[in-house]
Amino acid sequence: MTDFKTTLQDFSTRFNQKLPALFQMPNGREKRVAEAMYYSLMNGGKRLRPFLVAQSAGLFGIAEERSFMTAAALECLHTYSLIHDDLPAMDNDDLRRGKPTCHKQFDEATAILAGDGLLTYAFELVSSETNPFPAAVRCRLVQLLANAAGAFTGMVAGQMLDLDSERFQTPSDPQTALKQIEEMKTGRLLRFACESGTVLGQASQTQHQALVTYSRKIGIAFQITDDILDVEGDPSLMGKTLGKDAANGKLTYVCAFGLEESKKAAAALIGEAKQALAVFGAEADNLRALADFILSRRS
Ligand code: GRG
Repeated sequence: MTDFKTTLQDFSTRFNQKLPALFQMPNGREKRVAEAMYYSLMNGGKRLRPFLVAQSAGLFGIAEERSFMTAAALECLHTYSLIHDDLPAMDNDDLRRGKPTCHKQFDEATAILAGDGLLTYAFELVSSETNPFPAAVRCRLVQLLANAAGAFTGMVAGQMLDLDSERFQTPSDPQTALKQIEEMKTGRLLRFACESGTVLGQASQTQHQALVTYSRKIGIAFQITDDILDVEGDPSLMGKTLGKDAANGKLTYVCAFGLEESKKAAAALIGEAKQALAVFGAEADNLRALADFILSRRS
């Protein structure tokens, strides 16, 4: 295992050990939805977003335990988006992270509720008094998270454009349309991960801007590599059905520009993301390594 993979794996082990304490299961029959939430949350994600929160906050001396609630909130919200994305009305997937998707393991109505439950729980966690920051900081996090996830310039807006691209004809300027989809659908949560670190750590304007630029670049690169993996990834490593983008006529970077151009574009973005971190020293090395990992990832 490369050093970075070990670092990420170690982080994810620590993170996963802390999650069960956040789930006090009800005793009644309503517990089915909490079980579905927990099933999807504990279902083997890479924990890239929580790692980004911890690393960004860590740049400003915030210990991992102190950024945990923010990181957990973001992972809950991310998991909601995956559950809803897998539903028959959206991407209609049977497998996620190599295991049955939430609606396959439970049922469609329970999966919709599990997504709703994780989305709302994210805001409970981030605003909770057990999140060890002043109320004004927690309030700012709530606002940023809602904006990143939302329907105006956030993830929901990006998902709308993505669905739209499947249903309607290719736009006249696919590059601009794609950038907009990628920045919103995938990029906004990654941006929140980094920006929340600057809020927790009271970063300067320059440091904040550097991390925003970094997160925007890796966000687009992350989506492009996801599109590349949809074409040439290994289904057993990816743990989901591949080749669906082309089959569904989805607008992706690979469909519009081909594999080689897509790889070049992703590599250029990762170079720019690392350049943006020039204001930081060795303390940002894990963020630099994460950027490289996005290019080389196989799952
Ligand atoms: C349903 C509102 C709503 C939004 C869905 C996240 C999303 C928007 C769609 C998922 C489609 C997709 C595969 C996008 C590519 C980028 C992405 C979010 C990949 C999954 O993230 P990883 O690889 O997942 O970090 P793990 O499983 O490691 O957590």
